[in-house]
Amino acid sequence: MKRSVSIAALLAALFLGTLGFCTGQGSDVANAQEKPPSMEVKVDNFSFGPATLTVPVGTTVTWTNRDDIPHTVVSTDDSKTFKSKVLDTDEKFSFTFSRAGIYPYFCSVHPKMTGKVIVQ
Ligand SMILES: [Cu+2]
Repeated sequence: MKRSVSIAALLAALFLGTLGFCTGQGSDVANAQEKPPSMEVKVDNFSFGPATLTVPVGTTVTWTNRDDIPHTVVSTDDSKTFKSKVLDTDEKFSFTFSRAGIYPYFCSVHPKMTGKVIVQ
């Protein structure tokens, strides 16, 4: 009788331990999902910095115009994925990349200004 009680206690401890392990893993995943990745690109001195940015799928990229001249951020891929308005100094434009691919872009005011976002 005494033995079967201690086996039950052991099984209960094992069960709770397993449960705790699973719960711990679950909360790690939840924490990762609470913070969507984001990256910044600075627009300054007639250039995008960094000119090439590599990000995971789902990343929101925000361009900020730090120049004292207006610029735009316009994708040059076939589907014209994103297109900002003309950004004055300190204005921002954000786009969330939900598909993998290479997204070249340029400033439509100064077409020599180019950059690209690689989403993987
Ligand atoms: Cu420009």
